[in-house]
Amino acid sequence: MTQSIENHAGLDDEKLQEIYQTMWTIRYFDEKVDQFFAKGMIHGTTHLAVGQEASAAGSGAVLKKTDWITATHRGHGHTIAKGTDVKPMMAELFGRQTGTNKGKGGSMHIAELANGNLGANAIVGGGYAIATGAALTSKMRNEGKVALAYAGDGSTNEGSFHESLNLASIWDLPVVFFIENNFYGMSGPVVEMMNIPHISDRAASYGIPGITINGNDIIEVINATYDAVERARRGEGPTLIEALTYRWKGHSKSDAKKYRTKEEEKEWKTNKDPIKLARKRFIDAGVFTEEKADELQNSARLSIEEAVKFAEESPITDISELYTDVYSD
Ligand SMILES: Cc1ncc(C[n+]2csc(CCOP(=O)(O)OP(=O)(O)O)c2C)c(N)n1
Repeated sequence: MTQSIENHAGLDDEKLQEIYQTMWTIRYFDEKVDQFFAKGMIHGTTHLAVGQEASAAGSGAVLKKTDWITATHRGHGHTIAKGTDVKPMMAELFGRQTGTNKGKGGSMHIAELANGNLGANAIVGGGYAIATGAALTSKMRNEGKVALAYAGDGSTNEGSFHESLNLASIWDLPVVFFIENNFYGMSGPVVEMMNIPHISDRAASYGIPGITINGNDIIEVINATYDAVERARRGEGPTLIEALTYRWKGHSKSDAKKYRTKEEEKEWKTNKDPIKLARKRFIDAGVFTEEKADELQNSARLSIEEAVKFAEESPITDISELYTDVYSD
């Protein structure tokens, strides 16, 4: 197929259709998890990325399978976009033997090394140093791999953010720091947590490029991530991307969202829904028709239904396996 929309990565229509489907897969996955949680079918806690689909799907699409990512506590979308099958992901949340981590990790510890996913992280800001280390390994071994660390706005106030950016900068490491600024930490608005207008302003302190983008615009995400990844691959060092987005749900399972207004939520859901925007953008550009868009959405929905069936039919991980796979030789 030909390329009918301008993107720096030169992705063809087929790939753009796949990205659109991925956005729906992320949304359906997290909505399903939300329902199961409410019913008490999934234990532990979970952080949903409904509303943040473009930043995950767009950035994941320009990475190679061999590149590395670190995901956040809100990491289902990053993991899906990096190519992990939703069946073992769902099974993981159900505590099943067939889960990505044999059901022992749960929502915040999904990892898949074979697919370049170094894992989600329950420690806010924990992924920065891991991705920086992976980038250092890639550089020392001359592997040509890029590491991309996903993180939230709140995590940029952690020491690990500053130490990682500094080391990555002085060593010109092939790493991209991708911040999803959804305007809130747990319940604290970002404006009360830092005294500068943009998180990307922090890049200047480390002598690296920093850019703020509309994280709900799929093409903007693709372009910015591609530029940063290519710069890293050329050996020119790290980039800080700040993608402005919004989480539709509460922070985690019990959050009455008293720190924000219904009007604000409505505005993001009606006028800034990343999937709605992508659909219009792609149809206008002739990437797909209305019918094809529905077809892609439906395929995503079916894949989640199949994932749920797979998870429910998989054996529960036995308690006797509690201590296996915990340490690496
Ligand atoms: C080091 C550390 N401090 C605090 C927490 C508790 N905690 C979990 S998520 C969170 C908010 C993180 O906000 P942000 O980085 O903006 O990500 P978002 O939840 O908005 O995606 C906090 C404080 C933690 N898990 N780890």
